[in-house]
Amino acid sequence: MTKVNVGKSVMEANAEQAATLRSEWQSRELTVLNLISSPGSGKTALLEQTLEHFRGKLQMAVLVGDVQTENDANRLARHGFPVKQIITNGTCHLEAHMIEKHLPFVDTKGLDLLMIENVGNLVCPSSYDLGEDAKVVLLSTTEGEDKPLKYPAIFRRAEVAILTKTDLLPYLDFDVSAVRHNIDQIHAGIPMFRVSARTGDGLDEWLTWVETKVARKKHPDFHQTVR
Ligand SMILES: Nc1nc2c(ncn2[C@@H]2O[C@H](COP(=O)(O)OP(=O)(O)O)[C@@H](O)[C@H]2O)c(=O)[nH]1
Ligand SMILES: [Mg+2]
Repeated sequence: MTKVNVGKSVMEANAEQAATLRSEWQSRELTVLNLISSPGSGKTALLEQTLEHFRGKLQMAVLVGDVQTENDANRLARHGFPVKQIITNGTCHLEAHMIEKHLPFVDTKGLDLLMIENVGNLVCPSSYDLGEDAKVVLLSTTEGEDKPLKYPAIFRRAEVAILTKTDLLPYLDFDVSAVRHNIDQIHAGIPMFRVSARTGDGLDEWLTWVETKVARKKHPDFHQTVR
C-alpha cells in the first residue's frame, strides 16, 4: 500500500513556529531584526558597532548562525551583551525551530532588541521566516553592483539594504548609483544605508533606523523620519 505523507511541509512547520515567536515577541514589545548577506559582507562587524553604540541605552542580545565555529559569538560577546551561537551543522540558513531552541540562552526578559545574524548566504535565509520584525540585507562594495538582480528574493523581502565597506570605494570600480538602481528594480525605494564599520561612516543612519524600529514596537504611534 502506498503511504500518504500527511505531515506538514518544512515550510509550513517553519511558518507556524515563526508565527508563535512573532506573537510572543509582540506581547513583550521586543524588536527582532534578521541580518542576511553573503559570507564576509560585514554582518558581524556591523553588529559589533551596533552593540557598542547601544551599550547602556538598550537591552540587546544576539543569536548568530554559522555552519561551523563559535568565532562570531566570541567576537560579539566582547561587547557585554548576551550572545549565543547556533551551529547548523551544514544547514545553509536558520529556521524558526533553531531560534526557539536557543532563545533560553539569551534571557529575553526585559530585552528591547534581539539581533539575529543569519548564516552567510544570500539565497536560502530569505525563504525562512524567523518571526522577525524585519529582514535586513547587507551587500559589500567588493561583491559587485549586479547582486540584487542575481539574488532578487532577499532584496524583495528585506525592509532595508545596507551597502557595507564603503571605505574601500576609492580602491574599487564599484558604482554606488548602479547598485541603487538595481535595488530599485527589485524593491523600489527601500532605504539603502551606506556604511563603513571600519571608519564608522554612515552608521548614524542605520542606528537611527534601528532606534526608530525599537521605539515603534513599544509605542506604535511613534513618528520619526528614518530616511
Ligand atoms: N575595509 C572594511 N572591512 C570590513 C568592514 N566590515 C567588515 N570588514 C572585514 O570583512 C571581513 C568579514 O567581516 P565579517 O563581519 O566577519 O562578515 P560576516 O561574515 O558577514 O559576518 C572581516 O575581515 C572584516 O574585518 C568595513 O566596513 N570595511
Ligand atoms: Mg559573521
